Amino acid sequence: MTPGASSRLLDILDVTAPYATTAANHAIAQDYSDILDATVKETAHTAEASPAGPLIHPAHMAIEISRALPQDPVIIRDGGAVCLWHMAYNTTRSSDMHWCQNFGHLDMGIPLAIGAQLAVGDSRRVVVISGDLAFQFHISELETAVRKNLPIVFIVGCDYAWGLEVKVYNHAFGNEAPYTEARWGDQVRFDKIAEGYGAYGEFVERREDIVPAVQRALASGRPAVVQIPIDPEINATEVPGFEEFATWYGDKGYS
Ligand SMILES: Cc1ncc(C[n+]2csc(CCOP(=O)(O)OP(=O)(O)O)c2C)c(N)n1
Ligand SMILES: [Mg+2]
Repeated sequence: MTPGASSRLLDILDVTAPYATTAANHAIAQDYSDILDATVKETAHTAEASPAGPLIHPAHMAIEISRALPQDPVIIRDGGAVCLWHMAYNTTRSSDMHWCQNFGHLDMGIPLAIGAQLAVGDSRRVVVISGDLAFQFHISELETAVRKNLPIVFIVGCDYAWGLEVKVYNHAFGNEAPYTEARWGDQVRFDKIAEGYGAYGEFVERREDIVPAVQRALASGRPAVVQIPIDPEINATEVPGFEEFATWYGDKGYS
C-alpha cells in the first residue's frame, strides 16, 4: 500500500458510507481487501437491522442476492430505487459493475448483459439487478439470450411502480397528491414471460427463498428471470443515497 493511499481510501469509505459499493470498487481496484472486509461487515449489519414486514424489504433483497452469487460476477444494474438499494447493501465483490442510470437513463440492462456474457464467455457469470419498469423496455431481448444460449441471470425487484419517480412526485406535489399512474397492478409475471421466451423462471415471495431461487437460476445454465416482489412504500420512500443521487442531475436536482 503506497504512503497516503490508505488514508485517502479511508476518506472515500467515510464519505460514501453507507454506499459501500462505491467504496468496495475502490478497494477491489487497489486490492485493499482488509478495508473492504470491514466495510462489507458493516454494510451487512446495517441491512440486517432493517425491519422485516410481510413484503420483502429491498435491503434484504440486496443482501440475499449477495449471498447467492458466485465469485466475481459481472453485475449490471438497471432501474431506479432498486439499484440505489443494491448499491447500498450489495456485498458481492465484482471487478465489473455497471449501472445504466449513470448515463441518466434506464433500459439497457438486458442488451448490456448479452454483450457482457458474449465477451466473458464461460469464464464468468453475468447477473442483472433490475427494476420492473427498466426490465420492460427491452424485454424481447430475452429471445436473443435464449437463442444465443447465454446463462444470464436477471433478478427483477418488483414494486409494481416507478419507485424512484413516486418519491419525486411526492416530493414535488406532496404525499396527498392525486394518484399519479406511477404505480400499476401486481399481476405482471416476469417469470412466466421468461418461460414464454424459453428461459427459466422463478417467482419469490419470501426472503428465505431468495438464495435457493437465485442458485437454481444460476444452476439452470439458461437465461433465467427471478421475480422478487418488494415493499413498494419502503422502496420509494426510504431510498438510500437519494439526496446524493439527486445531485447528479445538476443544480436543480432530480425533480
Ligand atoms: C429512458 C428513461 N425513462 C425514464 C426515466 C426516468 N426514471 C428514472 S427512475 C424511473 C423509475 C424506475 O422504475 P423501476 O425500474 O421499476 O425501478 P424502481 O425505482 O421502481 O425500483 C424512471 C421512470 C429514465 N431515467 N430513463
Ligand atoms: Mg419499480
